[in-house]
Amino acid sequence: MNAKWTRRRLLGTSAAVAAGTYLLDQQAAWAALTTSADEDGHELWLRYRQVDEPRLLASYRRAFTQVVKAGDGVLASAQAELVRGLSGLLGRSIGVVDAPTRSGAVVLGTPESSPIVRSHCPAAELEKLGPEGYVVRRARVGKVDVVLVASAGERGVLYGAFHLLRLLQTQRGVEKLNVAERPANPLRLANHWDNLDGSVERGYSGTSIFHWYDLPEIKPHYVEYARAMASVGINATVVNNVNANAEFLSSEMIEKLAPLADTLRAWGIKLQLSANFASPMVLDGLETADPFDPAVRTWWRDKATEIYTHIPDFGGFLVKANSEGQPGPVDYGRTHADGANLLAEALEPHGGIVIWRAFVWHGPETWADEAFETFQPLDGEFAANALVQIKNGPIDFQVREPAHPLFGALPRTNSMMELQVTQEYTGQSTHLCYAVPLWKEVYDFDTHGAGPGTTVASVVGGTAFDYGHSGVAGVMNFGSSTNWTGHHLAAANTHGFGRLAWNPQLSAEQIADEWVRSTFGSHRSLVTVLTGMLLHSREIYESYNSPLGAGFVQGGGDHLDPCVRCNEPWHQSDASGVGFDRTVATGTGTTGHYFPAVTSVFESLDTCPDELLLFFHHVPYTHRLRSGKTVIQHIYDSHFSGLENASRLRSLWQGLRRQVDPRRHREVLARFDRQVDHARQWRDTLVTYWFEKSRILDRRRSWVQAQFGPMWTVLHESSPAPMELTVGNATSGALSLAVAVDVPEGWTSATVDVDVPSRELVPVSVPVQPGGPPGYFLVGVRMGARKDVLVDPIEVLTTPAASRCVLALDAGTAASPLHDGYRRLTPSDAWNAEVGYGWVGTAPESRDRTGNTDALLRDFVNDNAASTLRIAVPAGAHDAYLLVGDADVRSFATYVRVDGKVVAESPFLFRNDFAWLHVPLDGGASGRSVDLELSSAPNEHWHLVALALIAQKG
Ligand code: GCV
Repeated sequence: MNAKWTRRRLLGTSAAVAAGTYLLDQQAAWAALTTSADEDGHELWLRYRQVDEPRLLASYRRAFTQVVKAGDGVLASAQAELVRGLSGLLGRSIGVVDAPTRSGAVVLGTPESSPIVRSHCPAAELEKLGPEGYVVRRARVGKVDVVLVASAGERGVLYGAFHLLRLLQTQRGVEKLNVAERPANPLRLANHWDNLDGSVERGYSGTSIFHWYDLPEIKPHYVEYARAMASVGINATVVNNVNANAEFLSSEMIEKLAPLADTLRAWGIKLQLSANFASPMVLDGLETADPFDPAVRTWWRDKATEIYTHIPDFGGFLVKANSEGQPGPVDYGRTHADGANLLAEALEPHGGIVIWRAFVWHGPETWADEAFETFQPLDGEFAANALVQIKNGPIDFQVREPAHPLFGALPRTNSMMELQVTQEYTGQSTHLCYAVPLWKEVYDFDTHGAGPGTTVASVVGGTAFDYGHSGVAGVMNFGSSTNWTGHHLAAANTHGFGRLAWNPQLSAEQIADEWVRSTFGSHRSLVTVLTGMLLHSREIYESYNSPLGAGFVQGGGDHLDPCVRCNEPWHQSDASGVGFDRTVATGTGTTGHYFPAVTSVFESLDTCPDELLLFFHHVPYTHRLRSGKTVIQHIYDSHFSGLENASRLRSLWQGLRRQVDPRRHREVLARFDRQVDHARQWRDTLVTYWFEKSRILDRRRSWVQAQFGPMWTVLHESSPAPMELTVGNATSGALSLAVAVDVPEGWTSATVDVDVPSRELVPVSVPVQPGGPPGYFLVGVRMGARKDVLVDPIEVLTTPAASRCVLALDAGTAASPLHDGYRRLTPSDAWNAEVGYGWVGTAPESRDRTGNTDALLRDFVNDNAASTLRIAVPAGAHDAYLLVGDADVRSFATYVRVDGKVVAESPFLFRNDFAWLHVPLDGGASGRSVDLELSSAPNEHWHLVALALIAQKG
């Protein structure tokens, strides 16, 4: 718990909003000036709006009057940013001069680039701060007072320029300028999990920002990206996914990437690539990728030389090997060190590094141990230009887990930390979950690796051990959305990652305050409220997601929705208790991977922190926490208060409507709406689950509950099946309940009466008849007029009965089974007016995913070239529904065009996920045929699983 942001204080911020609104009424004109213009968020925290406080503005205008020409490359970028930023913040154009002519001139440079820097900044002082460190201070040059932004290196000058601008953005006094900074982490790396097909693994804000197929063309937004990264000190970026496509190392790609590297270089950022370990085989047909094979060694050496010919400052490779199906040295009986050293040897002559990921696992039982047990014995065996990149915790970016035991345990192996900025397990682009407090906990964790005080920050900062390279990587959350991160507030994590990588000593509150002011302005109540919301958001998410370190309760492959039941191996809940015994005494022994002082804390129930209790221990539901509550009572309370607090976040944001521009306010509010709905789903799913397991009544509240079976299912209107559910009674007396499925409009549900004794669960089968338009529906349960019903809902896909369709087609292969009453559509069905449907022009392909037993869903027609399906539409208005998706593989957009216009488009779909596309079609007075052109993005496949044409009523 962040001491400064207690629940009470969060509640208190409601009052601040109210007060702020009142104040604002007094200052209506001022408010109009600052909040009326819609903003799209594209400028992130680099908005540079005019300082709104008149006295401050006047003092800044006196303090900064002109910028002295700095030089080329990174220096030119620094100069341009200062001109842009100062002009915006001061609300007047700032000119560039060859030499200072007025007091308030900003002189920026290195001792080599600027005679003024040379004569006014002692070289030794700058050397001490290193090529990325800087000073910002005043000096007298001849007859004028100047502001110096000076560094031993060009990057330092750029970072100094951003520092100066930050002071103004956050409305700091600049009378006594005396800044001296250097970064704590030498390597501050962005990791993009972007794929060649434009998708982003775990990306929640559109497709990749990198348009691979258009390279070497440089898009304007590449420069904007580089500025944003540089502004928070990022000095290298891996642009492609660690699940690496070998094509990224092809000669064609390397040439195309060179101009991108040039663009990044101007902002002090080195380009790096994720390398597929089997590249020699994939790209050049070698028979092996064995690191000890001479031909393989030659291949990598030649590849490195080729890369450096085009990209002279190439940073190096990032490798995910022998993990989640990726190839690696273990395939040849070699070690991870052997693999890393192969690439390190190739890069070494050019000054490059290889970053080797420690993320290896084979199942929930050993997941927390495998990285440690694989890598710790290899300490000292990695080359001097190799680093091991370790996720912050031993599992996988959960909302709460202990620091990874490898930190401090590799004294002779360069190590760095991997954090996840994209919120894979923390609500993605829907929930507010500000990760800076979480990351700070890890940086501050004392590993005891070199004695007490060996924090993770000191390990990855390179001061604890004699590392040649070290630092921190962040898996990025940028995508093609206009505002880069989908949720406007998710950009706080991007900013926070960089700021903390620069200086892990900064407090979460300082960083949040800085981001809020730069992104939304410095209105007092806005800053107080939004900073508080950010700082509290992780705990709120945790409380309805997975309190007490229970961990990994998300499922479905997309890691957003609760799947506590399918993840039982993770939290090991049973009738007697909950939690994963990872102790040395009775469990898997994970606690023993830490240094003794840490082991003893985690090993004992008396000392293990409550927030990690269930990560390390299996305890009875009645185990008492330090608060005096039992574990089960804490679980109940936490989920209920979590939902309340999510709603409170929403209300707080609502209260900021006069301090935030309408567009961003509206867009963020829509995200909060979804967060609150989803938090309710989390609460209900987890509370009902743990009541079912424990059968212990909540001491504060009571409820009745209903749980559906599988995660999602398909309901065919033609063969309605009863929906199976379990009804539970979490009250102290027996109940008679009238149970019905809470169905969408157009469906019907029977009501089934059931008697449920206190603390019992009873299976119930409720007949349901779907109807209305086909689609995906999250269905719940009603029990008469009761308000205390908690439901673990189910998502169902419906299909219309053939009997109410004018045309119902099951698309796929000629051999696969057919859905009830639907007609078969295969590639060989050419248009036939008598039949009423068929392909015009080139026929597409088809597939049958035999593993999926549902006759309708298992097969489809598809192609990467466009195909045209002609259908006969009878007279009158109709609705065509096209089902797209793939049971086995993810699918990108399928576009439907009519008369050359896109009339429907599917979203990105995970494997075994489907979507019905709706296209209204009018058959006119006497009917007509309509051509539906189906297409996809270049190199991708469109899909058609089924088509239903239904006459509109009336
Ligand atoms: C890039 C988790 C994620 C995967 C990711 C993997 C990794 O398993 O779900 O999407 O793959 O971590 O970090 O390699």
